[in-house]
Amino acid sequence: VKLSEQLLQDNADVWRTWLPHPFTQSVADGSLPREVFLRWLAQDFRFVSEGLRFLAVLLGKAPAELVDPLAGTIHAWNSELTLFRAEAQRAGADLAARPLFVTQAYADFLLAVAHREAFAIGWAVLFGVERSYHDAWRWAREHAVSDNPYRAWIDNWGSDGFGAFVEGLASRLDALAPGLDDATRSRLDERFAETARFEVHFWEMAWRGELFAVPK
Ligand code: MP5
Repeated sequence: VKLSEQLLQDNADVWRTWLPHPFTQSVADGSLPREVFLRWLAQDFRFVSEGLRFLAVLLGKAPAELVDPLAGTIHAWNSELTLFRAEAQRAGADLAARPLFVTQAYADFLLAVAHREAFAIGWAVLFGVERSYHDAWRWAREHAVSDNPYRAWIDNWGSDGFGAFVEGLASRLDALAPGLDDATRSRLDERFAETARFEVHFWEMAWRGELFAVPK
């Protein structure tokens, strides 16, 4: 079994908890409350902005053949921020909103992985981040009502083009697999599983808001 497929199999139970999530379901049927959409927009803007630092650290550690795909990914994430800014202006979202706990934790997790782990582990986490979002938004695409108000977002991550990009990440991960020693492989499995769990937490936070607040 290819490494990318093994990771998905090992985490299938986590995937099932958010595929679909109430967030994605209400994106698809158009019933997403405005307040929830605005929260997601601001938090995901933050996630992608901070994610650029994760990619930049990975780029510094990348084997020669992965410099070009990583530079392309940095460009794509940076361009995506333009989409967030345009939508925020239209919808009146505050992109300077403070990161909620999960957003902060997820962004810090990515940076820690990039700095502290072997390159292949960072690449596996990148695959997990992108594959999760593709699966979530592709579900929305497959179930979307016509005239869906979130079409631009559904197409951004749910399109076949994005799917091909994610497949590219998977095949490059599979090419790195034979070079991994047992200890690195087991760290990789752990970090990938954490990524899958962060995705659940991110959807929950987007849907419900801050998951814990200190009682006044
Ligand atoms: C992505 C994202 C995909 N935007 N947000 C979360 C919580 N997970 C994954 O990353 P990108 O940079 O938008 O392709």
